Amino acid sequence: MSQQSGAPNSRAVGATELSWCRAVPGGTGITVLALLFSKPPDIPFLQSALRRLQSSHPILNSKLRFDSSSGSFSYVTPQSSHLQIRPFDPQSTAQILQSHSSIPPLQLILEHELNNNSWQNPDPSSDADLFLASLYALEGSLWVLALRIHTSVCDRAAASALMSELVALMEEKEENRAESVKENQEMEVSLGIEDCIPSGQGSKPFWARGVDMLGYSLNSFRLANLSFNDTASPRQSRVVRMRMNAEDTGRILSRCNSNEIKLSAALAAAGLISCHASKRFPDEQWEKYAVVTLMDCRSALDPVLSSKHIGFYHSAILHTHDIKGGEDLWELAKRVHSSFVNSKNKNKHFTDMADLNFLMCKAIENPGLTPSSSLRTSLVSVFEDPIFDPPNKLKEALGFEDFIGCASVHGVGPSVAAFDTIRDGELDCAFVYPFPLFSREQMSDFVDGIKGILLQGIA
Ligand SMILES: *[C@@H]1O[C@H](CO)[C@@H](O)[C@H](O)[C@H]1NC(C)=O
Ligand SMILES: *[C@@H]1O[C@H](CO)[C@@H](O)[C@H](O)[C@H]1NC(C)=O
Ligand SMILES: CC(=O)N[C@H]1CO[C@H](CO)[C@@H](O)[C@@H]1O
Repeated sequence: MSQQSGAPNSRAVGATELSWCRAVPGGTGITVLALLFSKPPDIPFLQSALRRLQSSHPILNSKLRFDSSSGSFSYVTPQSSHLQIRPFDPQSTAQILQSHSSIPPLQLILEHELNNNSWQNPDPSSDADLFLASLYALEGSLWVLALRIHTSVCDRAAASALMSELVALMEEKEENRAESVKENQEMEVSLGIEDCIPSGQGSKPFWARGVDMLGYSLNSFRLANLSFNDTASPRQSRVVRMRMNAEDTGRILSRCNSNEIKLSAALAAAGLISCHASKRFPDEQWEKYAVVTLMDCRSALDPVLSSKHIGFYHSAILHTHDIKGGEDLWELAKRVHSSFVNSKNKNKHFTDMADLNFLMCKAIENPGLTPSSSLRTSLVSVFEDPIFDPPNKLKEALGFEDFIGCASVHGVGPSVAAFDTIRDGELDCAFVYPFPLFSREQMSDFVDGIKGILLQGIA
């Protein structure tokens, strides 16, 4: 693609990106990174750091263009970044939050941002920014920097890479280092995931496609779910945070190792057990639940992309499990792990990508295809591998206290999505769920259940 100087580049969105462009207006796929500071942040510095990140990752500097005649979307990428951090003073923050609840401020801001949907009504007359930044001043000398990004350009791996680069820039400034941090750079907006599937791995015989589609869509009527609280009211995303100390986390990880499974399988298994138990059946009762495991495909693509390459390069594998109650955590986790691995060995993350995108869009167009029009497609979604956050060296110097990263799910999606990180050896997991389809009390109980089951599993 030749480029005239100064003229923005553009490319049409790929198929997976398009399904996110369709999902985001309904409320699924708003990625938020929220950082808590206890010292006043240097706004001009942060703003130039964010602009620098946009320059080194042009997809984050892109705008989303909607063509209403064809219903298509494209990324239009200007040459330079004009990102502005929007500041909120303590009065306006207090007005926004209007909450005297026991929820910590970082989490309240995170929830507020997950529910501010700038992409709700795609507007053909103006291109939409895909990366927004706000700084909220709170009572009691606290500040929250919130980065809000359209998920089609930033999956979880990308959000984590972005976070590390921002922290590296803050460290560089703090240490007054002359040489600059080597950022991972993309020269231009790269291709969507479909265009990077190694040849031969994405094809699927026509008949198999039909059979699998039928399987997926019939299944979704039979799938059990966490009992709904309110199916009628408009939805938003809310978060329950689960944290575990380093000792317990270490024991869980070593049990995962000795069982040759990943943490994601243990989390999903604990979710299945906790959900089934929440129904309090008098006797054994079989129920079929769906789990979605999201895998980062970067290392399997052609060309291979670095784990820090910004964009959306995850694929989903949907698997179902029959639960009757009384399952052993590790036995179930092994079942969950092996059904995921079997699908992965059959390349289902590539062959079924189009089918799952298609079904997601079908559900968005016809919510009635899902139980009580809930738009739930699985009980729980997990990421194959957790994120390992680097140690935070900026607490003393910058008052950088804490952060949470996750994405909204109140449009089409799972009943609960787990965003897990291991930070200083401690498991820190944000569970995002649609409210009031599920109430906060219900979800806190459900997550307490998950934690209890994991702790029992290492007792
Ligand atoms: C939501 O975000 C937009 C920017 O996209 C901002 O203009 C608006 O003030 C925000 N709304 C609230 C209620 O924070
Ligand atoms: C919905 O949630 C509220 C608050 O937890 C609870 O009082 C109420 O009983 C729930 N309703 C249903 C139908 O589950
Ligand atoms: C298949 C199934 O069990 N669906 C249930 C999901 O939850 C709603 C409300 O709790 C039930 O009405 C559905 O039957």
